[in-house]
Amino acid sequence: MQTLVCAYIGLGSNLQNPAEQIQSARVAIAALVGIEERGFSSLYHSAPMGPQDQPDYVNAVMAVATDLPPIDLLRVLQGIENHQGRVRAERWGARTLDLDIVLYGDEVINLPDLIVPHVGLTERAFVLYPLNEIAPQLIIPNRGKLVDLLDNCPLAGLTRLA
Ligand code: ROI
Repeated sequence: MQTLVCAYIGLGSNLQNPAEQIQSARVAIAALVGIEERGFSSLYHSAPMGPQDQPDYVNAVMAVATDLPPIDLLRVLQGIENHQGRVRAERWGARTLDLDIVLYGDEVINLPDLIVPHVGLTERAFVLYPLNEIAPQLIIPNRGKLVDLLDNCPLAGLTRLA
């Protein structure tokens, strides 16, 4: 690998054994060419944000070092989502696996298919708290210090799984 960027990936699942979906995704991501795992948070249990008529989620955040450009990273992550049975039906509906590029180094990206930092980041306890576990010093482009974002983001029932 040449120039490596540290990226953070949010993982979420609320169907078909969510904890196993997250673990399988971790293994699949770490096995990708051009990606090295650098950290992985605990698994967290969270109530659904959005439509409430769906199961609770398991969430986690993974740190990787990568030489893949952001759009290539997005495509390989979408490949893993599809491989794990992701069906794109209702917006904000239940899913076997959701992989979001939360941060890509300190880059701000505004492409039709990819916005980084992730749009909902500051409201999402299920992203901010796991992120804080593995990267407490982070400063998020256009949003400021992670610690300050946490102060303004209620836990909303988020719990760490044993
Ligand atoms: N809610 C929770 N708790 N966790 C998620 O990962 C998640 N992902 C989503 C929506 C549907 C917005 N709600 C979520 O995409």
